[in-house]
Amino acid sequence: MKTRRDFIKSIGIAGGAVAVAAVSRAALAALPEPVLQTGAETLPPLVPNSGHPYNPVVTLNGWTLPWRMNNGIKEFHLVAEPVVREMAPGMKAHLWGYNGQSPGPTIEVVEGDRVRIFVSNKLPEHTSIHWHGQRLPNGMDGVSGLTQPAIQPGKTFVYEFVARRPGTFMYHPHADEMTQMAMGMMGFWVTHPKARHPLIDEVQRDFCFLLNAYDIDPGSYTPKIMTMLEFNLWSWNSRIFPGIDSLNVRLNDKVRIRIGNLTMTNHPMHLHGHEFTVTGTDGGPIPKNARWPEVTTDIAVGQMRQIEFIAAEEGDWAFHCHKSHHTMNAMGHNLPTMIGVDHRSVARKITNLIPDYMVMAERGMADMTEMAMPLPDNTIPMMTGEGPFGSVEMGGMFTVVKVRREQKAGDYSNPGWYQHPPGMLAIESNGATQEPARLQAESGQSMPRKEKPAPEIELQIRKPTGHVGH
Ligand SMILES: [Cu+2]
Repeated sequence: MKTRRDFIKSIGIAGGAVAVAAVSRAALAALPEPVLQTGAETLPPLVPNSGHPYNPVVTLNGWTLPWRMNNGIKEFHLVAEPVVREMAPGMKAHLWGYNGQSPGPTIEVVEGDRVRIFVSNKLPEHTSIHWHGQRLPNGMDGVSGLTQPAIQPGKTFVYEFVARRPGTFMYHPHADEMTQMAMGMMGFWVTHPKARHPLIDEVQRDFCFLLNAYDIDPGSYTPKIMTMLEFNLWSWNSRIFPGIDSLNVRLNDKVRIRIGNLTMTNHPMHLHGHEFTVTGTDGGPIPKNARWPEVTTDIAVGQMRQIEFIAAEEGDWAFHCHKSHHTMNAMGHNLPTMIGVDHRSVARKITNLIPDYMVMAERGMADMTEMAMPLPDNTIPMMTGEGPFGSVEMGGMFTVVKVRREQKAGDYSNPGWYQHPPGMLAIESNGATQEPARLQAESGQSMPRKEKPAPEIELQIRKPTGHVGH
């Protein structure tokens, strides 16, 4: 297996004497050796050593695919294959992806680049790749059956086009999509502008990731591909909190985060402590007079958004999907809410019969973070993540943006937990508390009742079993 470092060394010497104008048999004969990456760590950016300089992106828990130049054409080689993805420490999934990982590596080019991508199929069924959002010849669009025959197992297809417009794109199969996207086949694509662009600001940090979701039963390894709604693992780049790396930036850096949604529902992405602007979509940069400040932006299915902000506030800032069920990890779904029910003696009896029996806590769900509860193999707790003050009680689509004065330019390493200045931290109050005065009147209503108010009624609400949706 060739490492990325080996490949980078070979860039420049691997280029060929093969003269090609369009896709040809000669091009196929000169297939670049595929580069593989099997770890789930965030690799440092791939700084270009030729051509127009740009500030490269960092793929969260991912990497950028090296290329080779061949007579002025950037050549990439993607290999579609089964992979093992560590979704978080303690949990592995058997997915499909590209070049050793799901998602596949990020492809990063410059506006105007002529790009040739070899796609080899090592899956047990046919596939194709669609280059989502790109301007390209129709025959390069990768819709199997419509614009090309499917790539059969063992075969390699070659796609070639000019990256005509700068922006944020992705790639994914357009063949048996339901299976192949449910199994994790997808990747990011970034095209940098070839010169200063009036609508694309220069930034110091440029991160990207895809939103994806899986339905993997606790204790098993392979996603259930028929699932349309009841996903139980909500991930970024096929990682779930606490397996998602933090986004580490320097105080006052301009930060861009590019996000694409390949799940089957929308995700309101929320950043703490800062306002951001949505500066672009998969359709391109947004005109400046059409932008407005946000702290949450919804990303619909199949959409991409790029957000930008000045990291002006030091600290460890939560960054997550605002759907609370998407910041949880795998759990059975048909569970009633048990708050207020004392089921300790029952639970003890059942645990004797079924060792993996889980009890929903009667005080709320926070007890679910305690590791004492027995879990099936290859399952991590529903809500977890140790922070400096205890459990973060999160899972799924959650991470932290770490803003630090001392972070060096271009340094993406984790600076550890934020050290709060004295007096700048919420603490327990020791003063005597007063009973709050409770309002008796019904003033403030536009139509107050004339008769005496009815006695207050308390409702016990519990979710019905077998509910659909989140
Ligand atoms: Cu979400």
